[in-house]
Amino acid sequence: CAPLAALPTGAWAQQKPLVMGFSQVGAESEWRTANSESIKSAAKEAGIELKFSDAQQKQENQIKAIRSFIAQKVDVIAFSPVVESGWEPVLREAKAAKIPVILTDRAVNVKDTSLYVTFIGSDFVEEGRKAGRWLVEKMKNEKGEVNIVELQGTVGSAPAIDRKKGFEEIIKADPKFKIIRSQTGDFTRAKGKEVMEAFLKAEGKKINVLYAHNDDMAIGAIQAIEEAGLKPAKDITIISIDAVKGAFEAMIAGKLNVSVECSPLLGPQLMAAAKDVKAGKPIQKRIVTEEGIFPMEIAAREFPKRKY
Ligand code: GZL
Repeated sequence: CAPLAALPTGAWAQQKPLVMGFSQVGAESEWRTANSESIKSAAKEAGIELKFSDAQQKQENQIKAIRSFIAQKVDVIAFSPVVESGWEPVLREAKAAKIPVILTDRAVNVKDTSLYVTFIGSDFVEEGRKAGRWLVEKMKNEKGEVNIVELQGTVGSAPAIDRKKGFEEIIKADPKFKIIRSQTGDFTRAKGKEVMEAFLKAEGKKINVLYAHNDDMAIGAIQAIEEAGLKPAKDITIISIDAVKGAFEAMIAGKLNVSVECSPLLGPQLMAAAKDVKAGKPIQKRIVTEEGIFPMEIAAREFPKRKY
């Protein structure tokens, strides 16, 4: 074996940087842009070599990216699954290749939870409950029916499924709350506007409330509401989720009533988890991000403090 003097020691023998393959959902919303920024800057900060791929909201692109990371023998794979189902085959391939997988932002629906090491992200059901509780409180003196239209997120995605579930769990306590229309706007402004235009054409002034699963769809819907000659946040109460900059701007302009926070700033937690996994340290199966709720009344005061 080599003489002791030849063995790598001291600062010059740098650890080979950890290599992470990350498959991102896409670039569909302000939230997603902030999330990608957080991941890229946290990787740089952590000295982790990041191979980043944008799936343009298509599951087949994420599966392709994960297969490519396996072929490149990365140290760890992380991704935000665009939808909950259909992941077992590729996750089994990662497991067979002995590459740990970390879920961020959205969860997967798998029987064998050993297929991923940990899931770092928000509790979307609780976000839906927060939206429901805010509406129940706001409408507590309302005697008549409260007709709600709902812009759902991407069909089959964890946030869309769970935000609907949490909201309905709360409003079902009072029969005055009725969801009269519910359709996906795929988390984008453009689709949110298009679907809200259809809701307004079908239901018009019967609509009392819009519940949007993210701020981007709410902002698109606000444009449709104004083009229909109605006042957003006054003629139609608007509740949304994410609390991105655009939501604060809409609340300050008096066009959005409330936004439930869903933090995209998952990068630092992800990089710390990746390092722990590689070091063989024990790690929690579920890491939940703490979040608040921002009604328009406090938006101007809170806006300067916002980090995304
Ligand atoms: C939530 C995230 C959702 C955001 C949307 O964690 O997956 O996807 O709420 C984004 O803005 O498109």
